[in-house]
Amino acid sequence: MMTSFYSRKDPIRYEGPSSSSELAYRWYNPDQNVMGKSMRDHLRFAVAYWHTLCWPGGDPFGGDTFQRQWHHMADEMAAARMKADIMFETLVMLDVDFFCFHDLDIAPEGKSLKEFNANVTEIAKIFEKKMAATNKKLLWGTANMFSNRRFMAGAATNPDPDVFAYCAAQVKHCLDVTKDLDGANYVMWGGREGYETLLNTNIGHELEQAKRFLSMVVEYKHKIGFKGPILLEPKPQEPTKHQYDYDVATCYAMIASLGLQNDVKLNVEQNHAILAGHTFEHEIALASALGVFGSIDINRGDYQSGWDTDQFAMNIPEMSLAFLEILKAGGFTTGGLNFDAKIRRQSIDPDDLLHAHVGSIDACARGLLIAAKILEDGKLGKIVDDRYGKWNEPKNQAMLKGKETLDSIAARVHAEGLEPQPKSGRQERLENLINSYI
Ligand code: XUL
Ligand code: CO
Repeated sequence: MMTSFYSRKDPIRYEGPSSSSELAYRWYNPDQNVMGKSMRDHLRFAVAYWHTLCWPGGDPFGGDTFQRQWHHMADEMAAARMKADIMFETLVMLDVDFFCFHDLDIAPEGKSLKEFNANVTEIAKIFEKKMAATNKKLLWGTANMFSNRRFMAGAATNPDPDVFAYCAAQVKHCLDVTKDLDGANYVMWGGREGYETLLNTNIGHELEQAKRFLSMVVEYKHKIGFKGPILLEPKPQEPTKHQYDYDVATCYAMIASLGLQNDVKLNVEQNHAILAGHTFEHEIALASALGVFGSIDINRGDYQSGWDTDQFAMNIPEMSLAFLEILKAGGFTTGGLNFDAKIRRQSIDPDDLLHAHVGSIDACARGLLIAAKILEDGKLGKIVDDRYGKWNEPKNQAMLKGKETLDSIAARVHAEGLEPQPKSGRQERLENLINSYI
């Protein structure tokens, strides 16, 4: 394994909370057992190709601050091979098992879709060898159908059926490659699946296109025997003014309308939840309650800016509440924690990438440990169970299970002279309880 990009040669290891090293795990101890599972298996971290290797540090007012060598090479395939080397160096350095990519992250577009497909395949072959040599895995692949100007009016929801057809061809190839690499999931984030102005938009038509596209992806997944779920990634806006995959509830409506709950799950992202006006834990809990919790894009939004700032998640109390919902959801099966996060544009040193990942990995580990403590202690769970306890009584189960009707219940209410007795929701006591674990 070539090691050249970062200043250190040795992989970062667990050294415990008292370590004096800046690049050591203090809390993420991969082999430590937490509620019957190793931390490594709980967390299933993935490095994101796009933010880690493709983003040059630009913002709307200025360009490349990072000056990475591969952004300035004339031979685009040589640059792609260099990025592949550095991705695997990064995974080994961080002791992270998974990575995620868009087709366009890993290989240049070339002059035609045919050339693009061939470039993607060529880099995927390199991945295959590197994955075998380093024991690294693909958490998910996805197609970038938002950067090229052909997608400016939408990908599968474009008014032009030629774009819809082009997207079908692009996803087919990306799904083939993801399957060849044994990807655990396939993601669809609809960056351009929305509209800028209703004045030129037929929402009903575009939703029909989106549904047909999703159905075809699921049909094709079965045809080639791709085992993992298709994951939709909710986001309310940015880049489009309004996106059809707005939040968990909106995505679920589309999935359920097609009856695809077994094949399509959700990739919930912290920053997208914030943009939708929800908390991260709300989106996880709702996805779980609806049976479509799949995976997480772990990052942090900015509570003031209203942009998808994709910062590395570092806030331990917030993380604890998110992990509480992840653990209550039963944890990950095919999913994991993809760092859909980028270092700030002034963090120009290669090692800044290591510090960002290490800090966020440790924050996740602490969130997991705190959430496990909350669950194992059982106090919070008992309070919630008690709150719903009366539903266990036979007469109340009968109402829930469809054995009563509106008029039969009304008759009982009048016969018993029923008068509900309000009880405290105890919010502040519960907040104090949570703080006692942090
Ligand atoms: C954009 C975003 C994407 C998806 C993959 O906000 O989150 O990077 O995760 O397309
Ligand atoms: Co994302």
